[in-house]
Amino acid sequence: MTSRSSSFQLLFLADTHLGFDQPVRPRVKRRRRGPDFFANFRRVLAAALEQQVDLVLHGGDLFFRSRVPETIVDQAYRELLAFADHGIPLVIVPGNHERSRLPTSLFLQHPKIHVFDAPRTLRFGLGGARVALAGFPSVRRNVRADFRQLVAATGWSDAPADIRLLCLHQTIEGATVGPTGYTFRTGHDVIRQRDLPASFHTVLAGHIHRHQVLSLEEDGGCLLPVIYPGSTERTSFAEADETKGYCRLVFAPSRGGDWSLDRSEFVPLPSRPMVTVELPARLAPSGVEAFLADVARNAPADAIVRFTGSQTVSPETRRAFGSARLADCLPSSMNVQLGSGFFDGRGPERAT
Ligand SMILES: [Mn+2]
Repeated sequence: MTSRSSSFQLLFLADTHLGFDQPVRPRVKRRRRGPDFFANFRRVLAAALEQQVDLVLHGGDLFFRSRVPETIVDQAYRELLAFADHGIPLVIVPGNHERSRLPTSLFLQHPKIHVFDAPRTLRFGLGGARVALAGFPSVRRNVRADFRQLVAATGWSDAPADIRLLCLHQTIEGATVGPTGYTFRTGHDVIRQRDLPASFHTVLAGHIHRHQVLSLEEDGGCLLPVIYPGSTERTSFAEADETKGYCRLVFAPSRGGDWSLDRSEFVPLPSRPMVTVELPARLAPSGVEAFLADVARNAPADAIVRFTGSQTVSPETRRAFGSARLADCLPSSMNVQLGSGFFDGRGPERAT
């Protein structure tokens, strides 16, 4: 049996996309999804404190885009700072939505907060192990060609370590996304599996929003798991059927003293149902209220509703979906997403 003193426990989350659907001065008053995103972010940090894990890793896309309103940045950093004050190290990989760098803030000077702002290796003594986390900020061009060089530039091999983790915000060959399970294979932004160095115990990656574990078998039979915790909330309807959450990893030493990944579990987080409703082609403007009343009756009260088929209904009918009409006919606990293509009939509606 492994005692608490000789195990290394890590919580791994990614793609929190804070600031999503959270306008500072909304033009239309309706329920926003922004608070859901913050709530799940808080749930992970609360779990880390409750379980007294040794380290928390955020795999990137802390924020939903590179230019985030100051109030959102402040709110996020306040939460991170309050967490870091408890003494648990927090490591962040800047993601592509941050344009590979996080908004500058004094908060990030906290001694327990570490950001991979350049290729580097962070070393910790935690849980009785020498832990080395190597990583670099999200690379948006030609990561496939430059990957080996980027890993070398982290300096991971400069010092001995019991546990080596490679921390990325990238697409790795074999990762799958979307309702049809599209699998990434080739492309200048896809890292080849055979380029992943077997000297690491695990690759911990953000960027792919579906939770998945890729088991990579090297020629010699070595297994190097790649873990994507996935996003902590659904950022688009392509993720409608995905369970969201984060990962908890426990590393432990063998009798011989070699450390390995002992357990890894996916911990689900709550997320509201996403419902797609197709507009009947013959829907008349006068029928929109009854149609919406039907949606209000049949969809879960807290659903995020998307209407498809807007291209086939008349412009008059589309215009009958004004925000006042939606607010009148649907419970305020629901969200409705009308993409930019809705009113001009370009459809299909996009969520992000
Ligand atoms: Mn993302």
